[in-house]
Amino acid sequence: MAVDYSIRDGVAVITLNNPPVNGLGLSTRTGIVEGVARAAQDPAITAIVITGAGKAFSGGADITEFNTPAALQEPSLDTVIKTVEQSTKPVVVAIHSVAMGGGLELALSAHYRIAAPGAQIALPEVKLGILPGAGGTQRLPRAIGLEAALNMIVSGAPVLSDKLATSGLFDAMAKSDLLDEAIAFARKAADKPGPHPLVRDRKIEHPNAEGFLQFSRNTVAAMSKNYPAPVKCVDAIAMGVKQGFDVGLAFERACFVELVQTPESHALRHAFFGERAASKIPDVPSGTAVREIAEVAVIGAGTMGGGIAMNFLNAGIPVTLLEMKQDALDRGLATIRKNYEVQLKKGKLTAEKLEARMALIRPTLSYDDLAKADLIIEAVFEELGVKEQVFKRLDEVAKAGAILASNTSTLDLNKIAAFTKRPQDVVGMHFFSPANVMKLLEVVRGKDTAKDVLATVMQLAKKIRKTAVVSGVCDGFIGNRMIEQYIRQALYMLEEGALPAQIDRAIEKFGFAMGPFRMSDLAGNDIGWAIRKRRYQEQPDLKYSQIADRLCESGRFGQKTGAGWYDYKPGERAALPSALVDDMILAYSNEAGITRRKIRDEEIVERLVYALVNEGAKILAEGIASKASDIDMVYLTGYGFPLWRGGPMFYADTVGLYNVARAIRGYAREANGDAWQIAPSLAALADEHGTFN
Ligand code: 3H9
Repeated sequence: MAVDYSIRDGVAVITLNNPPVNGLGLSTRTGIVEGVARAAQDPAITAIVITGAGKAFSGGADITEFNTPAALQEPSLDTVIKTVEQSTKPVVVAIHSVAMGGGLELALSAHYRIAAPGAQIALPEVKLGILPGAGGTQRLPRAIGLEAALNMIVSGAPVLSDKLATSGLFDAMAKSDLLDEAIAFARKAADKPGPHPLVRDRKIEHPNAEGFLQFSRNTVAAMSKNYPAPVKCVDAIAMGVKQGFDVGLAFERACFVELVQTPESHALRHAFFGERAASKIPDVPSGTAVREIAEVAVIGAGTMGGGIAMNFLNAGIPVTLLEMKQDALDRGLATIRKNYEVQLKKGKLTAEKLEARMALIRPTLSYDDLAKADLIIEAVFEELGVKEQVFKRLDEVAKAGAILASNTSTLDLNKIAAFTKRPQDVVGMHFFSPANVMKLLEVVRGKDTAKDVLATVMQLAKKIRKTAVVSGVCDGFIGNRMIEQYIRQALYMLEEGALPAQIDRAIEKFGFAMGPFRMSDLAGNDIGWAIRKRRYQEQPDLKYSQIADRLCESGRFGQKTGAGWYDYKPGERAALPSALVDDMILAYSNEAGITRRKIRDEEIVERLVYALVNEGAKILAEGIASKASDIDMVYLTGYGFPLWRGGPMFYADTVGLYNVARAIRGYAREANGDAWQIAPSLAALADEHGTFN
């Protein structure tokens, strides 16, 4: 049983004990109902306290149970809640650390609530594509007021218990020992005549509830186009306001049942577990001892190095910043300060914090100053010869046990590690630009990288709030290796008949934050050009449309040169379709003897997304990624893949691998078909009706 029952001073103490977060799975629910019944039958018991063991009161319903028979098995959470509400002996819920989702809903059904300071209180269901399904949309507005409750439910964001101290949610805040105080509170409550108060009986007071709800609905609908849950949250609250508690509750339940089946909810739950799964490396045990990282050094104060440094400064970790020349160092420091000043202006940072962060930087021009660093990350020019110089020098100056990391996005980490006499300490930390903003961190595991180095970097990533995904060594690692196939398809479609704006529009409609051509213009078309030039040398058989080379030959590198696939007005970022580029594309097709055809948007989306999926399947089969959800996390957090579609591999599972494979085989028979060699693992999974995830 995932619940403990004990008696103290005539009070029954029901302790949820279902690690890690006291999820309200079947055995926890059963334990609560049995505990309340046992207390009811025992004449020596005057009151009940429900509390949680370990690191949470409760993280809510057990998400792993959703869409399984256990989720539907009685006692349901609804039954638990009714049992608590109907108890004639007063029930006090004692909250510490976390009360979320069903956990908070359980608390709201009790007669009284007492909270420890610092607890995170939330109804985060909306982040999983559902709505609170055990009365949250009805009871929270009655507890803390309509507006505050609507904000919490629609955002799903946690609020500290301290901030809710006078909101009407809690009857008391614990001063020292939560359980002692809850028991004392319960004993006093038992002395009062019943019935004891219930949140459901409270009234919702608001001067203009109807107007507020209509306004909220419009705003929420506009802000959550691809997500059905937020509007349903507003509708369920509105139903309770207009038609009363019981009608609202029934409506909420119906919405929950509907939402939990939606592809969006499946995708969001996949992302929730995918993020946590990414931090686990199959052959690195969770208890692996980590190295202490108290000081970091970053080599290179350019855009990348500066952005990387900011991550550590934000986490309070001192950073030694190395540059070769004073003016480059000064420029780097000025950029970091400027970035912080933007946050200051937006009210996201105080002046004191800004200065405190700047004070953590130790600028230097000398490698000797890196001797004390526990972790050194290089962000120098992407050229093996340059990396060789840096790593040989690091091998001389870094202390024993220091982790030596490269921010390379394409080079062979094993070669880089071999420049040192300590390849076990070398790892890739591939940040994405802007490095202080982007969530993704690809952690590249070399053939000799030590397990404790990996464990340390994964733990550190959490501290600097990155989603870290481990990649093996290959050209481009997980993310860029896949995007190359996507770009290849985009370029082929240009010569076959599409134009940049059509391709971008189609994939942006699918949900990508930015299409391939707007993205290239932003990143700089010269970057891809340099990679292709290298490819032409290293893999002369790899066929590529030369259309992008022609663009680069004309100096159109993107936003930074005021022209790329699109035209740009000086100082503006809006991408304007370019007649000149369109003519260039038509001329290219003509010269290549290609009869241009109309390409449907559906084909554009399929070819771009399936190119990712096919390469993803190869990456998985080669063990470069250890699980499909890792690939999804890379694309969700680093490449603007729509979250509500769950990532490329999850999306492919939703479409059905049989259909994906059939489409790929079809494209393989058409123009530029040799770019489509179906991944054998994808073909095999399609045959056996399997899935990646
Ligand atoms: C709900 O309640 C529906 C109801 O309204 C209606 C029902 C009818 N279930 O995040 P962490 C696991 S929906 C199952 O690393 P932290 C998690 O997977 C629910 N498992 O820890 C991980 O497992 P592993 C609404 C859960 O300390 C481990 O716990 N509630 C659940 O950084 C540690 O997680 C939510 O949406 C769960 N509910 O943060 C809350 N929660 O070790 C979602 C966590 O195997 N949870 N796990 O990888 C969170 O926000 C955070 O996990 C929490 C702890 C703040 C609780």
